[in-house]
Amino acid sequence: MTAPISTLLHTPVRIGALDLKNRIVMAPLTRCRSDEAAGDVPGKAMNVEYYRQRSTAGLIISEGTQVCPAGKGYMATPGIYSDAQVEGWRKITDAVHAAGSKILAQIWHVGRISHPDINGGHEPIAPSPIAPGIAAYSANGRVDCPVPRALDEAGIAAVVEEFRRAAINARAAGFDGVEIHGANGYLVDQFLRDGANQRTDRYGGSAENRCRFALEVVDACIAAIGADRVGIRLSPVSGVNGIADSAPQVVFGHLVEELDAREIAFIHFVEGNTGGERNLSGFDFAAARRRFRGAYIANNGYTRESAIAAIESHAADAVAFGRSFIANPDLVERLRLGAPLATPDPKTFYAFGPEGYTDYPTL
Ligand code: 8OZ
Repeated sequence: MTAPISTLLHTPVRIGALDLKNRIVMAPLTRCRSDEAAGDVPGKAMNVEYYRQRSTAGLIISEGTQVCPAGKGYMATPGIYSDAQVEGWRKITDAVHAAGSKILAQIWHVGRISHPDINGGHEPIAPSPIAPGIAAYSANGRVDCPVPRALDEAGIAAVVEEFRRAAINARAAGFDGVEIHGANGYLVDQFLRDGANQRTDRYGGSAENRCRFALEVVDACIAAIGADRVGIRLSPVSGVNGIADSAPQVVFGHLVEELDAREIAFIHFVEGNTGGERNLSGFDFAAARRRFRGAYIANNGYTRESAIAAIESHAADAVAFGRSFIANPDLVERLRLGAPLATPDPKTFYAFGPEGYTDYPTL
C-alpha cells in the first residue's frame, strides 16, 4: 500500500448541472437483479443496498435501463417506462442522494441484441435487417439473435419518443439526469456504424445521416430535461456485440461536433474494446476531448495510477470504473489510500441474487 496522497481524483467537479464530490464515477453495470415477474421493476431491498453501498462515488450511472419492453436484451434488467419502475427507481435515487452522491439513469434500447424469448415476444428492431451474429441469454439458455426488422421512419420516431418519455420518467424517479447508451453495439450504435446500418434513406449512408438517429434521441432528451442533465456514452472503436465501422473517425468525429453544438453535459468514452484491451487506434480520443466543451468521462481498464494521470494531465474530467466497483463498494476510499482492490467474480455478475452483489466487504 502506498501512502495516502491527495490527488485531483478526489476533488469536486461540476458536470453540467451536477456538482460532484469527486471525479470517480461508477460506470453503468448490467446486474440482472430487477423483479422480472413484476414487470422489470427495480428497487428490491438488495438493489437499494447495492447502490447505497457505492454512493461514495461522485456520480453513479445506473445499469442499462430499457426505454420500452422491446428494448430489453437480458433477463431481469430494469425498465423506466412504467409507473411501478419509476416508483422502484425512486427508492434507489433517494438512498443515493441521502448518501451525498448523484445518479443518472442510463437509458437504453438494445435494438437487434435481443430475442422474443427475452423481450416479451417483440421482434427485435434495428436500422437494417442484419443479424449481429451473437447469442442472447433467455430463461431457456442461449438463443441466436435473429435477423431484426428494419425500422421505418414512423418506427424511428416512436423510439425517439420512448427515449423522451424515459428522460422525463428518469427525473420523476429522482435521477439527476440521463446518460443515453450510445455504445457497445446497441440501437444507437447500430445506427452510427456502417456494419449495422446499410440504409439508403436519410438515416443511413453519410456520417451525417448515420448520426441522425442519435442526435434525434439527444435532442428529445434535451427538450425533456435540459442539455445540462444529458450525457451520452460512446465506444467508437469497440467491437462488442458484433458491431463494426469502416471509418470510426469520420462518423464519431462528426457526432462529437454536433454534441458540442448542443452543449450536453458530458461524453462518456469507452476507450478501446469494451471491457477489453485499450487499443485506441481508429479514433482520436484526445482530439475529441479538445473539440468538445462539455465534460469528458474516461472509461475502460483504468487503474489508480492511470486515472490520476488522466485527471492531472486534463485528458479527462472524471474517470468511470466498472468491474472495480463490483468488488469494491468502497472503491473511492481504496483509491484514496492506494489500498489493494478486491477482484470481482464473473460467475456472479449476472446471477440474480445478493451473492456477488451486496456481499463484497469494505476494507
Ligand atoms: C455486459 C452484459 C450485459 C450488458 C453493455 C449493457 O455492454 C451492456 C452489457 C454488458 O453496455
